[in-house]
Parts: sequence; structure tokens; C-alpha cells
Amino acid sequence: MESTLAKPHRFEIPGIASILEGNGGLQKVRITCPEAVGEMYLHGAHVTSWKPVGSEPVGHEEVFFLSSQSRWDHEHAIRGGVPICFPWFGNKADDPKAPAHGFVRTKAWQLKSIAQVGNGVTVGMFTESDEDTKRWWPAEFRLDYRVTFAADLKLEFVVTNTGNTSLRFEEALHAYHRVGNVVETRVGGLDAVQYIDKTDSNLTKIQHGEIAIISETDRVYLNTSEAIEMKDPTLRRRTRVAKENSRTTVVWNPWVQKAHSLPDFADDEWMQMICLETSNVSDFAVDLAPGQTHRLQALIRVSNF
Ligand code: TA6
Repeated sequence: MESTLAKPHRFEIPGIASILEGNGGLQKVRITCPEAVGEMYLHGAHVTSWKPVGSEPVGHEEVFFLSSQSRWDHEHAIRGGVPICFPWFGNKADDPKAPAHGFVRTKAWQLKSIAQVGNGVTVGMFTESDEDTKRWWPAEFRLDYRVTFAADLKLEFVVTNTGNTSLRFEEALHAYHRVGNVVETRVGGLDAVQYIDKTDSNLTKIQHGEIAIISETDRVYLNTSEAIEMKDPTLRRRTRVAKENSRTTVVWNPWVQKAHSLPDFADDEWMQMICLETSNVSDFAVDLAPGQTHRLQALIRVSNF
């Protein structure tokens, strides 16, 4: 259920960008521009929808998976869309009580700007270190996130070290891509790349050819800056993810059992999604000196297949 805000928000652009109360009363930005429609929540600076305008069958089709069982509250991350993992990926190595994938996907970000850029719209949000973040991670930092909704979707995640000690962090744009049938999809662009298989005691293996999902898949592809391409014959859609300043790519599908174990995921939804995550994790965590800035970018393009 969604509703308009009591009074217009200063960043709204009539007919292009509206700020609404979305699911669970969480505020969201809805974008309607010549090249795309999309939605993004301030909770976690979370993109939940992008539909590029274009010819059938790809045009107007939702690109991201969003679970029917997702929770919509300030405590939990939204299940689907593009959660942001920072400053660690997965469980925190030295603190099992710390929130998985870090704390910014459940943080209330602030809206910084909404601007029309050509036939697209760029939404800017930011957040900073505070007493809450320092409970888990003593660093001083600022995060700026720019999302350009257009024929392509551009995600720019910028980390600034605002303290006077060096930072080391992991990061991931944990994108949930909607697919017709995950078993039919194939992911290319990682041939001969080494990966950590998190379903097999974190053994290191080599990818041979395209990735096919035939069981629970949880892999961290290492030392790769290559673009990847997913082919989905069921939706007749090709998805290309190009990236900048990213040295790892994570590929995830929970399959049957893990899907069943997730409280905010329906049992059969594993067939409809695959996560393709532009990231810097594991041995490719980022070191950032005081005053320095690091920018991670993913550019997503969909086309007919
Ligand atoms: O990106 C893959 C992964 O790290 C998996 O290990 C799986 O746990 C997934 O993320 C989802 O994590 P979440 O904390 O959102 O349930």
C-alpha cells in the first residue's frame, strides 16, 4: 500500500519524480521518465524496481526480483532489488553477532538530489558514520550513492574516508535479477576465472565456460573486472552488467533448501531469481587512506534475446 506524503517534498519533479510512503510506511522515490520507470527506498538506499522502456518482450518488463515475502520495516533488509552490502560481506569475521552484509542496507539514508539527465533521472542519497555504525565498526566515513534510471541503470557507490586512519572494507551491489526460470539461464563472462565455492567448504575452483544453475550456488569470482552477461531464454532477455573499480563478482541462487530456510522468501521463488553482485570482497577488500574516495560502479543493460 502506498500514499502521497502530507506535503510535497522539495526534491519532487512533477510527473517525473514523486516521493511516496511505500510498503510498511517506508519512504520511496518513484521515477517515471522517458526511458524508464523505477523505485528506490531511503531504507538502505534500496533500488526495488527498474523497467526500461523499450520494444517487447524486454520493454516495460521488471528487471529486478522482489520477494512476495519481503519484510518492510526499519529492522530488516528488503529481500530483492539491489541491497548494498558494506562494510563487510556475509558474516563479520570477528563478530558473529554483527548484522550479515553490514549495516547500511538497514540504515535510513538521506535524499540528497533528484535530477533529470537527458531522458533519464539521477537520484542521489547519502549516509555517514554515527553512534550506531560505530557500535559495529569504529570508522569515520561518508557514503554517496547515485542511481541513474534510464535505458541503462547506472549504480555509483562512493565511499569517502572522513577519518584520520586508513579504512579496509568489503562492498557489494547485491542485485537480485528476475528470471523466467533460473535453470534455463546461463551466465557468461567468467570463463577460466577462479572462484571460492561457499557451498563446498570455500574450496577454490576454476570456472569452465558459462555458469548454469543446477543446485545451490554461492560463488565469489576473484580478480575479475570483466562484464558479465546473463541469457534468459524464458523471458527472451539478455542482461549485461559492466562494472568499474570492482575486482570480484558474486553469483548466488539459494535453490530449494536454502530458499525454504529463509523467512522472507517464498519456497518456490528460487526459480525466479539470480543474484549477480558487483563487488570487492574477500582478498579484494578495499583499503582507503584518510581523505580518499573510492567509487564502485555497475552499469546494467537489458536487451532482447
Ligand atoms: O551473496 C550471496 C550471499 O552472501 C549468500 O551467502 C546468502 O547468504 C545471500 O548472500 C543472502 O544473504 P542475506 O543476509 O540477505 O540472507
